[in-house]
Amino acid sequence: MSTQKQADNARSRETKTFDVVVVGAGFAGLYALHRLRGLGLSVRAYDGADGVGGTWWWNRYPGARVDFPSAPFYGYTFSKELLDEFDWEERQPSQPEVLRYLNFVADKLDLRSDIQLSTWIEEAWFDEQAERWHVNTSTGEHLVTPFLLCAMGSLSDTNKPPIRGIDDFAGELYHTGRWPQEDVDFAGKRVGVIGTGSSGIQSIPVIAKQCAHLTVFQRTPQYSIPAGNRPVRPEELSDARENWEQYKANMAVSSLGMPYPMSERSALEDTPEQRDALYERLWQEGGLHMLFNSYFDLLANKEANDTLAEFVRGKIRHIVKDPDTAEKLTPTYILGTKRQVIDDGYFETYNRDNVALVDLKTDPIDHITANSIVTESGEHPLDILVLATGFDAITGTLMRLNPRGRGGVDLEERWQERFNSYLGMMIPGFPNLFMVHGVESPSVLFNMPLGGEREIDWILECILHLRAAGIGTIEPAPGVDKAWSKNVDEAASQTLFHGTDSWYSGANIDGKHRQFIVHLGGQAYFQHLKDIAAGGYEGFVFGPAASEVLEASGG
Ligand code: NA7
Repeated sequence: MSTQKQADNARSRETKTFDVVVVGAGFAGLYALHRLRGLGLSVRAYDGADGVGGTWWWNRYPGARVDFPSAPFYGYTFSKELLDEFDWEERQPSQPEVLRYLNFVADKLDLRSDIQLSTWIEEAWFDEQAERWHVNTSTGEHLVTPFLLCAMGSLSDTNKPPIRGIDDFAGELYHTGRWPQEDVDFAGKRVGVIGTGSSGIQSIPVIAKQCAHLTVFQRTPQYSIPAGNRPVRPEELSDARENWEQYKANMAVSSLGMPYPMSERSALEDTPEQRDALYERLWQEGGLHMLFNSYFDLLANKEANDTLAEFVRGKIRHIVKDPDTAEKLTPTYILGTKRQVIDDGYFETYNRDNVALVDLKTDPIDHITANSIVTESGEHPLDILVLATGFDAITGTLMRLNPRGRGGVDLEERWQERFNSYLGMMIPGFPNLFMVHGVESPSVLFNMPLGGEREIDWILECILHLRAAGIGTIEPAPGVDKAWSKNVDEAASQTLFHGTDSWYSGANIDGKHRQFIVHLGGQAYFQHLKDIAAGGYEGFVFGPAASEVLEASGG
């Protein structure tokens, strides 16, 4: 819709004005709301879901759990009270547990009165003269605000694969990222799951135990590691509470925002026997320590990486009894360069009589009918089809909103050639629009609740700075986005991530730019953010306050 049409549409709506509009009521949105209110700003958060929780509201598929980090460190760090008053139950908290935590936070901080649920942001455009964002909601409101804070999550825009006939499927069709609120009854059903990323691998063992027959359609096998999930021990919680300052200090220096010191040892410094002994211990213990805390160079040095990759391949061959199935499940890409997955009995599931694996690399899907998936080798009858096919990650949600910035240019046009940002926080031509976990920020490769807090702290400081200095707008200066993308590329090129097709590089979505969109700088990134603010926001341009603009133009 053009900016003019949007403005006409807005006139027929009830208008509300705020100092800041927050989009999203997940981890980041709740924190932003809390902090902004604390500064005395008028603010309202909007979310399309019927409850708070964001990603954790939608991703309620069977087996959904936190992968990284383990409880109680997957949570807010800004409030000791929140840590003290919430008793995490499981080491890798389940989706219901995380949702319970976020509801506890919303109540504890009394946030609900400023959150509007079941409300989608449908349009957003920037009025250059008034220096205001205009926002139309699905509930018929028209919001006007100088600052738009987009906290919509990195993994929200679901990927429905463009498979011929998918809309003809007449059975039950679910996407893991939009799982229904009510329980899905798998009993006695023939179920198909497409996708073996984190969502597929978490849900497959649970579904297999409930259904009559499960067929897994796998495009890329994964190096999944046991989650080692178990109840959180009371002494672990009390240790975290008593030594909270130390854990926070650890998080402040860890490149991934983790509460534990990272290993400083190279995998190549140890003998094969020493390595295998360490890997075996960590495999038994479970969790992502195996990749992130064993040796420092697993994601930087292929030879080091091969040692762990071969160890995991050996485990798969050992666990899966049928050699042909084991072979199909054995990955060959560079371990860790797709999102690392942890599981609860994933490979063991293929030893069940009611589970079959279809390797789409050798037996691709031809089309989907009303009651089956037809691959090259034959037909697989299904009552339920689960799409565990991931997301248009990181860029998809904002792109779907497609805001219009300066000159009426929309985001689709702005990002026609590549996804560009400055610091992963702002987009050229989109003044006063801030992203949390945005494109070219560390987002999914850093402790996300912690990274969100840090980014929001930066945004708040920036807004306060603008208000104190009587500045109307802030936006990236011409050209800084290119230098920033170079910086993102350079950080990635020091790792092994570049060699693999993944959603970090847009490879999972047909037609998406092939560009590495996650900043791998970790702590250095957050230090850089701080330095930019301390140095007077180098790389940004400021615009005068709207009143001055209007005076100068005789308005
Ligand atoms: P992912 O990690 O993107 O996994 C999606 C899976 O679906 C993956 O195995 C894909 O294969 C597969 N896929 C995607 N499109 C197709 C088509 N067209 N045909 C067959 N298979 C397909 O998403 P998840 O939801 O599992 O995980 C996302 C994050 O959410 C995760 O990291 C957690 O942090 C939570 P591919 O590997 O692309 O060959």
